[in-house]
Amino acid sequence: MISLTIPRVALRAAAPSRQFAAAANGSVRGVKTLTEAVGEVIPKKREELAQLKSSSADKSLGEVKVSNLLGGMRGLKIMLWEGSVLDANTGITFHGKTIPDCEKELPNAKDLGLGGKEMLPESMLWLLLTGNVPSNEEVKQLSAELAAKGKLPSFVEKIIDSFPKTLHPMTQFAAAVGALNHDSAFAAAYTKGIKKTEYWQPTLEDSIDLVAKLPAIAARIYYNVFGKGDGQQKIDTSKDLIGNYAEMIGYGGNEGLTDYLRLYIAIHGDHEGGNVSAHTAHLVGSALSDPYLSYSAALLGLAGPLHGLANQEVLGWALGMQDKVGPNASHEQIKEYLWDTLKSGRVVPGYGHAVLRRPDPRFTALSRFCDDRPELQQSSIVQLVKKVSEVAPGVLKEHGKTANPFPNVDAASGCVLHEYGLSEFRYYTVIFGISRAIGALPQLVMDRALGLPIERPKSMSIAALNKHLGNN
Ligand code: FAM
Repeated sequence: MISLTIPRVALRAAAPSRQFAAAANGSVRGVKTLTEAVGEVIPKKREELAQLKSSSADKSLGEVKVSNLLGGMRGLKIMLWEGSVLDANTGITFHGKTIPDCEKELPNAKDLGLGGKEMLPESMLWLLLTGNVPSNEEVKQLSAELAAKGKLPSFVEKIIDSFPKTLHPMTQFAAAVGALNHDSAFAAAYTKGIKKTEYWQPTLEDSIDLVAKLPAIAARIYYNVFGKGDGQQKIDTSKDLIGNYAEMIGYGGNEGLTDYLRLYIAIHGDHEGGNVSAHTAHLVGSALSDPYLSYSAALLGLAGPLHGLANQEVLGWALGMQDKVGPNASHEQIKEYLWDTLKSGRVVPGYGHAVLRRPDPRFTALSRFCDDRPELQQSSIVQLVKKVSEVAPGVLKEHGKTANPFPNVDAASGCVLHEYGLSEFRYYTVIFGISRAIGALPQLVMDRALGLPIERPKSMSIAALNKHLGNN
């Protein structure tokens, strides 16, 4: 029989304290807040973990080979991650739900009468944090809570304003997010000596606050670097997170772009735990750094060209092709351009993946969006994305290096933004950065709720490896 080792007091402590629950803004009578919903699921998660520890702690999850150590830890199962699982062939599922399931089940812009019809990132955040689909009322209330918490302290605005326009927007983003730690509820509670079983509460409070403020930070950066939007924090509590964001960057009247941003931000949120940004948030958070510090570090990882920066790279690459061969590239011309890229020793951006071995379902979702919108069907850049996706897999297979020759999400994401007029591609990864918080922060809350320890894997030198293996 399995014995539960979690003390009762720890299970009880999962219910949010009265003071904390009351802190959730704008709660409507009878409609659950996200904080209450998270408090309800934590006791079960703690029980599941306790059972796993007591029944299976010594079981093996596979062997560690030298190739794993030398190959970026590919394939090693070394991290707990609750929100999503990535299957090499079928792609991402969020608490077991595929992207099409989420498109069907999660409250969307139409359900909330917002204009547009795509799922809301707020709905995805709720699903990732609780494992449950929220009601329309719950999402509406969450949107209002995020709007109420969305304004930046003036010192953060000033920090952003002081950056040179030439500083990459992602560096500005990470710095501004890190600075928000000035007001971290977790850091303050830790200093006062909060109990370990209660860590998750101020972690969640900070996480909701951070998700709420990311659009205003991103909009301020857009204004400062590109002079678009008016730099004002126009946050309306009757709008959703992305409705407010679109308004702040000067695209409030553009329903197509606003709806695209909802879909983009919902589906880029989580891609299990091993990717650089998610893993970084988890690793830094394991030192009990607060959510602002942890997510700031994650953004710096997202800024790398092999990860989040790829969406900016794809657009530059596709526009380069258009410049070279004109707007209506033939399959033959695309093939030639692909080979030129590969022969010059560069990667084809938007193709390949460390885990996926089939086309990325996120690419499929963005392609579906393009097919649904008449204004995108005629776009030469959107048509080019489609044609490249027909030609590139064959070329990459023939090239013979890439384990996955199919498009990933970035193959389409930036080109659609460009078509809608958001053409500053140095900014694109910032939008990805608004999104990734929706996946990385829920796990940080769960890390604290489950009391996971500081991460500390073992490293080895070449000499130590040779000695261990008996090589001379
Ligand atoms: N074009 C050309 N060569 C590629 C390639 C591509 N798109 N994808 C992989 N390769 C090469 C890779 O560079 C490696 O070559 P070397 O042996 O000379 O080092 C070889 O194929 C084997 O790599 P792999 O096992 O297929 O891929 P990895 O797991 O090492 O890397 C990626 C995965 C995503 C970094 C890689 O496919 C890549 O560089 N893709 C282009 C950049 C990109 O689109 N990144 C976005 C990924 C994404 F979904 C995200 O994070 N947003």
